[in-house]
Amino acid sequence: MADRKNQADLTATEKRNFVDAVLALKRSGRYDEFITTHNGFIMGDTDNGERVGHRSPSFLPWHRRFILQFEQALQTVNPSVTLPYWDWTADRTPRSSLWADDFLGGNGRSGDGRVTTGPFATGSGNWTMNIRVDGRTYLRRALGVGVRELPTRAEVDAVLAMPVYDAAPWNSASDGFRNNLEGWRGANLHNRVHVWVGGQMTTGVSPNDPVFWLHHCFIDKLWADWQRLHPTSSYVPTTGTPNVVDLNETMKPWNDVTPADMLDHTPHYTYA
Ligand code: CU1
Ligand code: CU1
Repeated sequence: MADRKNQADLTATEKRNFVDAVLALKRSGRYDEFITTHNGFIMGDTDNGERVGHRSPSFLPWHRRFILQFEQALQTVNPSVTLPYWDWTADRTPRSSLWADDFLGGNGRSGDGRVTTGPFATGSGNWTMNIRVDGRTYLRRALGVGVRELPTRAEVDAVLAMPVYDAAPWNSASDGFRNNLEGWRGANLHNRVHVWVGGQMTTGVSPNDPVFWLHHCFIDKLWADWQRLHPTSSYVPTTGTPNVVDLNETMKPWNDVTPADMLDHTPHYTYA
């Protein structure tokens, strides 16, 4: 059973194994395929008006499937690797070990935001932006610039206490757990972290920054925590909702998995 750990608890060897597996997927081209998939599902999400990956109830099951497939790809390189999660309520400054040279590398430099340290710096020669939204081919960050503060534990706990998963109109105006966690409403949790990191993380090609996976792993953990706190609540809507993925409808681009299929993560991994 794969155990997903807090990144702050990883050993030096675990960090190296994770980074090496990410770099191997980049070399093979598989990493960029994940970026393409995410970018295709960032806004309206599909050609027929259905919202799948974001601004909709399926935000959580879509990303649970998406990052699970990435974890499985990492494991084809090294079976011991699991996705770490970044608890940004605890590791909330650019001085966190998350941003050290032996893991994700540091902040972008002033001026152009280019990341110049760590394994994903342009100078490493291993990390070129092939799937991009502008001409810049280097990883960029501006930690704490777009927004000064990461969400707090108190803000997270207030959202975890919400008993209803989601509500009509099932979009970025909805009340409920999903939309407050996604960040279109309330304290702004998930979206704010993308903005705090800056650079590619604020765009549809956000998986260009490997911190994307650690951020979404924590979002996934918070969903699992919410599920445990509210055992009688579950995914809604269940049926008959236009332009929204109901409980037993399949999600694009896979078309072989429903939100119902993703509710129980424990066959795939656990959280330490
Ligand atoms: Cu996303
Ligand atoms: Cu995200």
